[in-house]
Amino acid sequence: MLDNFIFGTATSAYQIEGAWNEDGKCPSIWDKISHKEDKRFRVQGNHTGNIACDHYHRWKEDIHILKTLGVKAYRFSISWSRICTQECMCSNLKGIQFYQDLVGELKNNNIEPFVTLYHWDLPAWLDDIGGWANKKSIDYFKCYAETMFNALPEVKYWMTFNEPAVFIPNFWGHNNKSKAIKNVLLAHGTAVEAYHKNHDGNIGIALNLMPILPNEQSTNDEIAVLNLDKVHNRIWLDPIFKGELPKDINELYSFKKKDYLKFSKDESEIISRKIDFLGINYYTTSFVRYNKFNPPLYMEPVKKTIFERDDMGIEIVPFGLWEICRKMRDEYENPPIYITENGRCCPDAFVHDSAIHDTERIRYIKDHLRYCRVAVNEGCNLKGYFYWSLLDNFEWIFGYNKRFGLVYMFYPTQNRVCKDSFFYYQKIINNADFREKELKELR
Ligand code: PNW
Repeated sequence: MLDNFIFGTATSAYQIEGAWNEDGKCPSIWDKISHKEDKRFRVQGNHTGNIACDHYHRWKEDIHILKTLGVKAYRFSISWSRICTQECMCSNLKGIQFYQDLVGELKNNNIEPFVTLYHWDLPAWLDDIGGWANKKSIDYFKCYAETMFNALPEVKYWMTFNEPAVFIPNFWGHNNKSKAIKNVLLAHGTAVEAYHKNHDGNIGIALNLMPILPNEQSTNDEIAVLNLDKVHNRIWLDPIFKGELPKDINELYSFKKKDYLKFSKDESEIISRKIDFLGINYYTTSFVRYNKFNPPLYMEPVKKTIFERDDMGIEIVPFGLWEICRKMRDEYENPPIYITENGRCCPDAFVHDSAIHDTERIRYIKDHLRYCRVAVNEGCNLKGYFYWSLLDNFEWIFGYNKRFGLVYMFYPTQNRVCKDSFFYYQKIINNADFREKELKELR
């Protein structure tokens, strides 16, 4: 059961590395936000990623932990600011060396690296000239991507972006949103094209897709579903897989005429360069109902009390994982997919025997893996699952207050302590009989 399935775990650069100003690294927007030089967000508790999990210095120990866990793959991201330290300068050798060492050690341990190029930590110099709303970002991204493709030839799985749906609206005011969407899509397609031209391996993108379901089976609620599905999921899926935008997208986003999002024929071709796999970050499912007083989406979210919530308030809906895989099978020609993130935030605490009994996280993993199994059995091209995250880490605006890890971080000493969920996932991965027993029952 799930015998050739890839079990992995995921992290991202800013959330774990620390070493924010070492070896020539330039500041990223998250350095500026956490240092309060950039007021777009406030991080709880004045936490910063200056040290984080100190992974930049402790990466060998962390690979040893991955080895003990038994995962076949590890997803991490590269910090653009370590590589390209100013405009047109993608040549910081010490930064490149760090990732070469990391990849070398993973390969020595038979762990397949899955590498994300951009997980939200934009170099500050690029932000200063408008970030993704500036067309130049496309060429800068291409230059960075090619530098890394050449520097890391052993990497066979690349992702251009992590969750554009999350980072775009956060940074650029409404009238720049359509520009940012277009530039990110073009940057993605340009990198895919460059990779296929000179390299041999797989490249895709990680999207945070969310099944959208009607509160009840009615024609009206179905309108609400279609609208939210367009602005949340199809805004990325349709251009990438079909080279086209969802119908009425400009109206649904309330873009002004002068900011309309549209692609020329050449642009759609670039954006829809064939990807080798799709990464799906699955956390929750959205239920909506029709609301005639709420244009242009005519929708309102419905809170479902039947679902448990995690410590971030996220509704936990395991069957949605299968639902989103089914959507890819039925509406997008069943591309190879990986769940590149799925994880639960729990208020983990040390107890007297210094173990972390995170039974809720264990149940979460089990419930979601069962639906991975359903998806595979029902003919979805689902090839693997990455638990978010390996370590507790810097959870963006929540700082270190939110914990998703299989491994507990005791930050004052940087001690890493495996939680019960770590040993559970280890057993799922390495013991086929146990996996069989745990994951059966559903269809
Ligand atoms: C992910 N939702 O985003 C990010 O990729 C990670 O960096 C982050 O640490 C992790 O979530 C945990 O928060 C999310 O719809 C995107 O519920 C969407 C959702 C949740 C998380």
